[in-house]
Formats: sequence, structure tokens, C-alpha cells
Amino acid sequence: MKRVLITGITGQDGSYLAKFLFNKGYEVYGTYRRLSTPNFWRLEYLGIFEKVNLISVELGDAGSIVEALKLSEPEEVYHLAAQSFVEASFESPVATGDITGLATTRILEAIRQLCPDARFYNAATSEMFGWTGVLKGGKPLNEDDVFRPMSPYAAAKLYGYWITRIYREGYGIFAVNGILFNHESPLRGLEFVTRKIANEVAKIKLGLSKELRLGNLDAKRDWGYAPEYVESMWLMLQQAKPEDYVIATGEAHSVREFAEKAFEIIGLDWEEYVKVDRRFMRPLDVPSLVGDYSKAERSLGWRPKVKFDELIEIMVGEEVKRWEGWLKGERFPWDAPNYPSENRILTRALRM
Ligand code: NAP
Ligand code: G4F
Repeated sequence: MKRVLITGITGQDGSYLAKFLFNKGYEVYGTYRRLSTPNFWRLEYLGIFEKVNLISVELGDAGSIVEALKLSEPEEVYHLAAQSFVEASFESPVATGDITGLATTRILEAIRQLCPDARFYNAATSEMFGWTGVLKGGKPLNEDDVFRPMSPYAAAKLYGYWITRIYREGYGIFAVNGILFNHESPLRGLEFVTRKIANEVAKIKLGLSKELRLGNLDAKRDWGYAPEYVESMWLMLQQAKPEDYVIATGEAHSVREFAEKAFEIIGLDWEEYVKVDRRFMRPLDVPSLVGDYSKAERSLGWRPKVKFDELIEIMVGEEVKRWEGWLKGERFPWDAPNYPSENRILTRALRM
């Protein structure tokens, strides 16, 4: 059985990827961090909480990364853990540089020393292109376009992108960058704009909220469906040669269009409910991003299936179902925090 280590298994992509790899027959190990309230709701929601092995890792702590590699002895490593919220990177730029950027080197260096034959996936991002989207006049961006980051998050990710290439070219490690454009799902964090809109729209429909406060409505993003995107990560590590790939849908839509469509689904006019609030504006915001996934289609056989309208239907539908259940007394997965059973959590005692 192939062994895999996923950093950030409690996040949106980590939990979908864990399920995908478990179904492929992998023995799945994942890193989580100690929080005052446990955060395993996504793994529970997907029904794999008791099927994965969990190892406590703090990305700032190189020793914990070394321990995770020793315990899991992986053939494939998917590095997904990061401070992933662009807005928060303006509030904590130094911590974001450390956790989202430098930690990639901590992991690569531990791989180089402990398991240099392991294949490594790095979660790079379309956010690295930044201003290039404007310079190219809204044309889809590919692997050869230049990066002009516009946030501390994007700068940290760009560092991770280059250090991944340096370990590939300098040490011969099978290390790849997935340059993924925005991908969403009902498991997206609540502060990201798509889930924020879907959640608030559902509450407005059920009389639980009266308005939706948003920031920059003009920003355009290329939004895909997260469960499809995690498959591309696996495909990248199954190739004969390590290379970097753009993963996207090839379509850009504005935040305004997203809100308009979400309200249309519940039969309301978005303009009556959406208020622009400066608190959700950023010091700099990438105006427009759209990706060209033709290399991934050619080499990996990957192409997106769920596009803009269907994505919004899935997300709004799920939130309405969840809030209807809540009104009947059902509780959300995150309202009932759970710890993994002892046979699934690898503790420090086990490491001694
Ligand atoms: P996410 O839901 O925010 O998950 C991030 C994961 O990182 C969580 O498991 C989180 O743990 C963990 N983490 C954060 N800080 C940590 C720390 N200091 N030590 C250890 N673990 C830490 O992000 P996602 O949407 O799944 O994205 C996965 C990766 O892809 C990220 O690197 C993101 O930057 C990148 N990316 C995402 C997109 C997208 O559209 N989703 C696009 C391109 C690239 P907690 O659960 O405890 O918070
Ligand atoms: O949903 P967002 O916060 O995602 P953003 O900044 O594009 O970043 C996401 O995608 C990246 C890939 O390009 C990932 F690397 C990153 O980890 C993350 O997953 O914001 C999308 C757009 C922005 O232009 C933002 O200014 O929506 C705009 N926006 C408008 N009102 C808002 C809001 N964003 C948020 N979060 N909240 C608002 O109220």
C-alpha cells in the first residue's frame, strides 16, 4: 500500500485530497495543528475522519515536520498547509512569510535529508501572477507568464514556488508546483468570498439575515470546483518528469456576477441586499485572474467539468440545506468538535 503525507489535511483541499487518495488505496497520513477547539469537521463531513492517520505539525517548527516524515515514511508528500487567506496576509505579513513561504523550505530540506525519493507537490497559486492579469489584457495566464505578486501572501507563495524549483533542479527531487486558480466548495472557509456569499444568501432566504456586506465587487476570478482540482495534484505526481502546471477553468467572472447569480437562485434581487463595506477592501487587490489549463489538458488529461453557474448552484444549495436543518434543530459539523480515536492520532509518546 502506498503511503502519503498531506500537510493541512484539515483544510478544504486537504480533506478532499485525503478522501480521493484513500479511495485510490493509499495509506493516508495528514498533519493538523493543535487548536483550542479541534477542527476535524471537514474530515467528518466527508466520512474519512476515522480512516486517516493524524500527526500534529506546526509549520513554524522544523522538528515537528521531521517527526511527521519519520512517522509516515511517505512516497508522496502533498504540501497544502499555509496561512491561505490573502486579506489576513496584510494583517500578519511576517507570519505569512514564515508559514506560507519559508515552511516550504523546512519541508523540502527534511525531505532531502530523510526521504529524497519521495515525490513532492507544492500548492502554488494564481495569486502569484498578480498584476500580470491586467498587463495581458484579461487573456488566460499560463506557466510561462511572469509573476507580479500584489499581496504578502502572493510574495510568500512565490518564494515557495521558486524553492520548489530549486530543490528539483539542484537536488533532483521530484518536486512540482500546482499553480491552481481559485477553487471552491461547500467546505471552503467561511471568510472566502464564494462561501461567504452562499452562506449569507441561504440565511437571507430563510429570514435569518437581512444583508450581505462585501468589499471589491469588480474583482474577477477564475472559480473552479475543489474536488476536481485535487485530482490534478495527484496526476502531477504520477508523471514521468516533474513539471509545473496551471489548473483553472479558463473563465473569469466578477464578485458582482457571483452575488447576482446566487441571489437569482433564491429568487431575489441582489442589489436590494448587497452593501459595499470598506472593511472588506484590501490595500491592494488583484483586479482579474483567468487561467489557461491547456498544458494540464494535454499532459495530464485533466479538464474542469463544473463551471461557474453549477458551482454556485452547488454551494447555495448546500448552505440552504444546512440552514434548513439548523432551523429543525440539527447542528453543523463544527458545532460538535471531536477528537480522533486514539488509534488514529500519532502522539509524541509514540515517537519516543
Ligand atoms: P485552507 O482550507 O485554508 O487550509 C489550510 C490548511 O493549512 C489547514 O489545514 C490549516 O490548519 C493549515 N495550517 C494553517 N496554518 C498552519 C500552521 N501554522 N501550521 C500547521 N498547519 C497550518 O486552504 P485550502 O483552500 O485547502 O488551500 C490549500 C493550499 O492551496 C493552501 O496552501 C492555499 O494557499 C493553496 N491554494 C488554494 C487555492 C484555493 O482557491 N483554495 C488556490 C491556490 C492555492 P487549520 O485547519 O487548523 O486552520
Ligand atoms: O475569496 P477571496 O478571499 O479569494 P482570493 O483572495 O482570490 O484568494 C483565494 O484564491 C487564491 C488563488 O488565486 C488562493 F491562493 C488563496 O489561498 C485563496 O484561496 O477573494 C476573492 C476576491 C478578491 O478580489 C476580494 O477582494 O473577492 C473580493 N472580495 C470582495 N468582497 C471579497 C469580499 N473577498 C472576501 N474574502 N470577502 C469579501 O467580503
